[in-house]
Amino acid sequence: MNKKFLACAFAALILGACGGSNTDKQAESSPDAASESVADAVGTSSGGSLNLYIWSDYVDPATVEAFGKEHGINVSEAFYDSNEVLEAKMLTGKSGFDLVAPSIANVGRQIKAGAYREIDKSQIPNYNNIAPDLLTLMAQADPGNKYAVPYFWGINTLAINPAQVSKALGTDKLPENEWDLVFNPEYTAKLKHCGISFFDSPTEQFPLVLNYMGKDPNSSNPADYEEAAALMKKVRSDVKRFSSSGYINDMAKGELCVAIGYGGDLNIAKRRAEEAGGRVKLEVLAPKSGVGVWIDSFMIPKDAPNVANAHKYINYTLNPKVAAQNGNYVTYAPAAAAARDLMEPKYAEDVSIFPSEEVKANSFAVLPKTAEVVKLQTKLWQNLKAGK
Ligand code: N2P
Repeated sequence: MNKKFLACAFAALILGACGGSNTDKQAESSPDAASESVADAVGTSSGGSLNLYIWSDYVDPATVEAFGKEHGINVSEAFYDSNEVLEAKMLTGKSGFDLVAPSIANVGRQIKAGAYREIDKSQIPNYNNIAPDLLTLMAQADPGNKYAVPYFWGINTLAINPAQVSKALGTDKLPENEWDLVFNPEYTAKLKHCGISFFDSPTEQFPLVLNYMGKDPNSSNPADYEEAAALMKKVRSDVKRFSSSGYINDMAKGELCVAIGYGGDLNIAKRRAEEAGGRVKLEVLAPKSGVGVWIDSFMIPKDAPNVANAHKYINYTLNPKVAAQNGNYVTYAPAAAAARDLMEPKYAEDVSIFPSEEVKANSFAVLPKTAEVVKLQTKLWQNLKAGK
């Protein structure tokens, strides 16, 4: 893995740096894609079943239903909310699943362990709709783009309940660096009464802390992780919960006032609060001091029972119209480049879904870690949660 190249390619995706963005190229790669109808992309009915194992809140139920109906395929879904949980299952094997979606930080390790089968691109006519930058990036974790097909990319950030936060802080003014809200004891001591939530995932949480400390968010120096854990230890007793999905409903119900989470999930919390009548109002922040960026890809487990249907599903979700509809629901940036223009403008222009230049400038990719770092992170994380 060439880390420097990967970091640069990520910059190209999120910054338009390292030789410019590929926006024009993307549009050229599928000029008619945006006007193609959903039915065109679906093909004929085929039957059988498909066992999806996917992140919670990561697909519009209408997408799954329409796919199942149009293909006559019986789709079952199971959910995970962290890369750690998915990786444990994939490395054990015999999961019975046909399709999963790990993040770029985990893809390479799982391919090397022999957990997946190669993708047959000839069964995915919509493959050409994928933003070329994403494929370039993924090739660093998956040489030749053989196993992983990008689905969405997004950010790790934080959301607040502004009314509760200003009451707890005694001012409407947020700290200049909004990450102080969750990592600086001066703030956490005040906010603990209305509820702070951290990721329940060392993979996602450590890079945020390292970046906050001014260190390399993808450091391979064990001492940096010890320091990051020490920083979190100082605020540990102010943290109400560790969660990688439960914060959605807790935020929407007003039971948490600050949550670190996946950007789309935080937007879903905001929408749920609005749908519940608007008593709770939430704001998803995209701190200028930086956010974590990832790409998730569809992958087919080695022993998947329904390989052809897995390819059909991947193809279906890469239709720009389907991707846009799905993107509106999950509030992440679709891998199908043309989908952004088809999304509802309020989402297509939302900086927590498509970060602004200012935010991108200090943001970083959540990259693969060495086995040594993964082991250390896990140990430090367990101790932190246990209050040790
Ligand atoms: C959806 C979380 C998906 C993004 N709940 C994590 N990479």
